[in-house]
Amino acid sequence: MDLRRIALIRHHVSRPFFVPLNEEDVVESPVLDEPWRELRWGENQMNLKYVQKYKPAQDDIMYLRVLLYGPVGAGKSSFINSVSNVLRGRMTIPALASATTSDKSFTKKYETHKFIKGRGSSKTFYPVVFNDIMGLEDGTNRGVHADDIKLALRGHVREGHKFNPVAPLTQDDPGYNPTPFADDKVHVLVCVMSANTPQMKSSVLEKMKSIRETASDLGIPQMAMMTHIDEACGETERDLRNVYKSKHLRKKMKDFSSAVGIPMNCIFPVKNYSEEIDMNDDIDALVLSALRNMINFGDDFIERI
Ligand SMILES: Nc1nc2c(ncn2[C@@H]2O[C@H](COP(=O)(O)OP(=O)(O)OP(=O)(O)O)[C@@H](O)[C@H]2O)c(=O)[nH]1
Ligand SMILES: [Mg+2]
Repeated sequence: MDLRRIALIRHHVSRPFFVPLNEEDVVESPVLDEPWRELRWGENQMNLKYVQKYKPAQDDIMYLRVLLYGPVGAGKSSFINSVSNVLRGRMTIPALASATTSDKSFTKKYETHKFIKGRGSSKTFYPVVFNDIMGLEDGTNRGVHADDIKLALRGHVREGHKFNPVAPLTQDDPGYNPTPFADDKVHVLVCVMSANTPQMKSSVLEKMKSIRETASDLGIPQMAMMTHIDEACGETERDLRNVYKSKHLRKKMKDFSSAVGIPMNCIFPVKNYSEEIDMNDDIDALVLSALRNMINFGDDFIERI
C-alpha cells in the first residue's frame, strides 16, 4: 500500500465524531463542580471536642440558651433530637417531633432541653441548652404569638408555659417570669425553615420580621437553619456531601436570605434525624457545623453583656 493511502485512512479514523444535539437535549447539571462552601466532612471528632470543652464566657451564666423558632413542621423539635443524638453518640428523643407535617403546631409548650454529659457520679449537663417553642402559623390568632417569642427573648416565659395563640402572655399570667436570671434570657435566636416548602406565607414572614427586629434591638445574634435538604434535592438525598454543590439548595438559601434578611454566612443547611435508626457521620457533620457556629455566635453575645 502506498504511503499516501495509509495517511488518508489514518485521517479518516481520527476524525472526531459529532452527534448533532437539539437545544432541549442539553441538560444543565444540577450540581456545581466545586462546593461553594468548604465543609470538612471527616472532622466530626474535632468539632465534638470543641462543643464538649465549651464553657460560657461569663461565670454567672451556666447555660448558653438557643431559641428555635420558625414555621410549623420546619423541624425545630427534630433538630433538638439531632443535637442530642450527636452529643450522646446514639439515637435519643428528648423533644417530641410530629409524625407528619400539618398546618398546626405539634409543640405547644415552652420547654428547655438540656443534654446529659458523662455518666454516673460525673454526670452533668452541657452548658448549651435549647428552647423548643410552638411553630408560627399562617394568619392571626394561630400558632405561637410573635409577642410571646419576644418575651422569651428577654427570659420572661416560664418553663412549661402552654402557648395560647389567641392571647399572648401578660404580666399577671403564672407563665410570666418577672425576674429572669441572665441565663433565662436567649443568647442566640435561630430561625428554622424547611427547604422543601414553597415560599413562606406573608403573614409568617411578617411575624418573623417583627421577632427579628426585637432581637436586633436587644443585640441578640441571629442565624438560620435550612432543614429537609434531603427531601428538597435528589442529589443531596443521594449523597449529603452534595449539599454545598446543589444549585437548587443554594438558590433556596439565597431566596430565604433575602426574604428574612439573614445573611448567607449565617444560614446552615442540616438534615435532621427523621427516619434513620442508626447514626450517620454526614448528618452529624452538618449538625455539628451548625452547632459550633451557634456556640460561637452566642458566646460573642455573652461576652458583651
Ligand atoms: N426528611 C426529613 N424530615 C425531617 C427533617 N426535619 C424534620 N423532619 C420531619 O418533619 C416533621 C416535622 O418535624 P418537627 O421536628 O416536629 O417540626 P417542628 O418544627 O418541631 O413542628 P411544630 O412543633 O409542629 O411547629 C417530622 O415528621 C420530622 O421527622 C429533615 O431534615 N429531613
Ligand atoms: Mg415542634
